[in-house]
Amino acid sequence: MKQYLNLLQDVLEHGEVRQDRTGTGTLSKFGMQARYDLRQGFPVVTTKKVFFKAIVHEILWFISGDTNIKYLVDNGVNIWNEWPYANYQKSDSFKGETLEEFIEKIKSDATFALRYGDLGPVYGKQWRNFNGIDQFNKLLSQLKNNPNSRRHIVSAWNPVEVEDMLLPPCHSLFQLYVSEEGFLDLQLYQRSGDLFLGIPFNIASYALLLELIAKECDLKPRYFIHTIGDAHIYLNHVEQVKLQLSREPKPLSKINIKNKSIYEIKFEDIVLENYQSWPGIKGKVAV
Ligand code: DHF
Ligand code: TMP
Repeated sequence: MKQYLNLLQDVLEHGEVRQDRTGTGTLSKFGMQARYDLRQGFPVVTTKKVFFKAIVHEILWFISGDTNIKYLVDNGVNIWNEWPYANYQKSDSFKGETLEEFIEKIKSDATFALRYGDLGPVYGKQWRNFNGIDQFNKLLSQLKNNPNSRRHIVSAWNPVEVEDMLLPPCHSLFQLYVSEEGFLDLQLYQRSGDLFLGIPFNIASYALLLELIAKECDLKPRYFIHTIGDAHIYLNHVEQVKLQLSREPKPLSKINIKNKSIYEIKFEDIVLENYQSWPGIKGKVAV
């Protein structure tokens, strides 16, 4: 995972100090790219422990078209909690509950979850129903029937609905490419990337998506190309980033996915093998 460390190093050394929406402040560079060759191993960052379970649940949640955090919290995944909570705090029903109490209510009260657990028309909605179009299913059938197409695109960025999302899509658009020798490549355009917290998730997540789509289409996964617009390190993550840069990366892991239709794959069917990493590093998420 030298590529990831190179991004960290580059932004740490050459990023400009820049104010941002959350008021935290960042070091930032615009327009960066990294390329991961999945034939050399599965790219989960090794210089800190990454919570891979969350990544698997999240990608299955996207594919299923779901946008409510209930599925995630019921499965112990808490990466999306802050945004519905912030939204709830602004509502008339808010009675001073803590984030933990809010999540407890999402778990135990289905009506409450329906009302306050939704992120709006985010990824899952746009992938499966973009103004009526199931982009994801179209993508799969085009990859199978028209591999040479240059239009294998799925966009989560829907200008008509962006205002209704609690957080406008960060990973905004991806494109696939089928090579003559039957390799499958995926390029992601991510408009905004939190290099310490979000990006390790995004890399593993889209690498997993590439593996899943390749399996479904009987192709061999090859390059994940990650293009990032505003690539930033929050100022309160600088020490964590320096610690990571002081660590030697470990050998990459392998991914093992059961042979099943992509819509039938369950959490247990996806296994990360030989994941070796340095200990986890905590950092505050900017809301
Ligand atoms: N906002 C910001 N400012 N940064 C993000 O990375 C981000 N990511 C979002 C939504 N909004 C965001 C969705 N993805 C975490 C990781 C990914 C993610 C959201 C949050 C996170 O907090 N990770 C921690 C804890 C993981 C855990 O163990 O639950 C980590 O240490 O990786
Ligand atoms: P923004 O909407 O102002 O760009 O803020 C979103 C923040 O969340 C920004 O720091 C990028 C980060 N982020 C990721 O890095 N990856 C993700 O998958 C998501 C959802 C957000």
